[in-house]
Amino acid sequence: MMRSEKYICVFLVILLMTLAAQAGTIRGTIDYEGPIPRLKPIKMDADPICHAKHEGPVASESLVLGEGQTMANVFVRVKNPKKKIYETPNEPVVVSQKGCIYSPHVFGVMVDQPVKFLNEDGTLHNVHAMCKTNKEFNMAMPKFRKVATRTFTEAEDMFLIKCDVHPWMGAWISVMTHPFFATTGKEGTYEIKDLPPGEYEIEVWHEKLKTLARKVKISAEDDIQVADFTFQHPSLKKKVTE
Ligand SMILES: [Cu+2]
Repeated sequence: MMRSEKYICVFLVILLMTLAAQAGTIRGTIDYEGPIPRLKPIKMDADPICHAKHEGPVASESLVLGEGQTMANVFVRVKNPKKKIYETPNEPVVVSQKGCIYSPHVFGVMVDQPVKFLNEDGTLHNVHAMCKTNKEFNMAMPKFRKVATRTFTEAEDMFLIKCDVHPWMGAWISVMTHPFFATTGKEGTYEIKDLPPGEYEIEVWHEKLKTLARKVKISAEDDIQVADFTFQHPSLKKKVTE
């Protein structure tokens, strides 16, 4: 290697280390406050194949709480990242249809990133994407069609994917132009990494309780900011505003 090439290599390494050091992180926990509604279990009797895949009642997906009323299935995103073109990952988001339930139930995908739908049930499903900006599609997945891949070419806020054969099946999807998003599991936590310094608006979305937002500032040098959110039962909100 020539001397000048060595200098260039050293310079690039230092530059990369500097860029990495300036990436901040926003993390937090989402929880729920208020009375927990008694949600009816999902009835799968209409399809004996689905029904047979579960031993007991199948819990509703519309409010899934962990210990301490932490919330699952909350989509967290940065609303105003720096405007630039972010690389689309090649690896697909995998969505399984197993036990006649979509998993994950809520997720984000980047524009043009593949979404791989798996049919693990040995029964007929169809993937009906109720998008508006993207082209709506309705794709049959008979029991022998175990994998089908689709992409979404336009950014689009949350829309529903449903199965017309099994009306209880639903998944929520957001098509993103950047990678700064996450979905909570039952422990209610999220983490969004690699954010350059700046002021960000963090929005959290839940299918029933809608959205909350707040501003978070990332300063330079490995800043870690915590942004927790609490969704309230609508009855509590009324008390506050009255
Ligand atoms: Cu189905």
